[in-house]
Amino acid sequence: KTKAFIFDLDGVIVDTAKYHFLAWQKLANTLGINFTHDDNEQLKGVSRVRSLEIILGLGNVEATEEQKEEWLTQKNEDYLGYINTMDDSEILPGVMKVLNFLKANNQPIILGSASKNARPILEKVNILHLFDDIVDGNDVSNAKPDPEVFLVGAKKANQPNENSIVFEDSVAGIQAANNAGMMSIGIGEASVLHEADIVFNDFNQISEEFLTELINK
Ligand code: G16
Ligand code: MG
Repeated sequence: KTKAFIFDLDGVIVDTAKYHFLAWQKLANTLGINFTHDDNEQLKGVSRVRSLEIILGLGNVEATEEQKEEWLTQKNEDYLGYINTMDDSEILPGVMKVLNFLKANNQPIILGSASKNARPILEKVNILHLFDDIVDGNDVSNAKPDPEVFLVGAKKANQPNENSIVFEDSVAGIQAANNAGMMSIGIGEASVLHEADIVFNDFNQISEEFLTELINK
């Protein structure tokens, strides 16, 4: 049988959250805003524009649209500087095993990410070729928890939503998968991702038997 397997990028395939954090923190510093690791949690799965609004909100900073554009460009340039240093050693534990198993079983593998930098990141870590389709921040206008990114992904795989399985590390992403009527698999802490259908600490916890069951369901 065939299902659609849809993967989030940041926090699921690679840990780019640490680079987003460094780049946002640099911007926050120049604006005199205190921005901590805890604050960064709120930005996971959230669009770039919305992330800036959250940070400005933390410091009660108001700015013109023009000024915001400038800050967004600056942040992204700094972020790309970090991305440029990435290689396949940054792929998260167990990811390759799962991707290769799904490929060997002829299952569609789709990326469903809020990031506009998804393609260059997949290229840097050498796995762009494993994806049948990419749906990213350049393709959709509604941010997670809106289901748009995953709905487009399932359509690209020619699979109905109920035959689609989403791997997500963020609360907003799990909600997006649930809103799409798809199976949601949380990667991370069960206490945080309690809205997911099932949660694993990482991909090493996902067995081939489990994946086979999903394929044949
Ligand atoms: C990711 C991150 C977010 C980031 C967003 C946009 O989403 O989790 O923190 O703000 O992409 O990224 P960019 O600035 O590269 O367009 P996901 O959906 O891959 O987890
Ligand atoms: Mg994510």
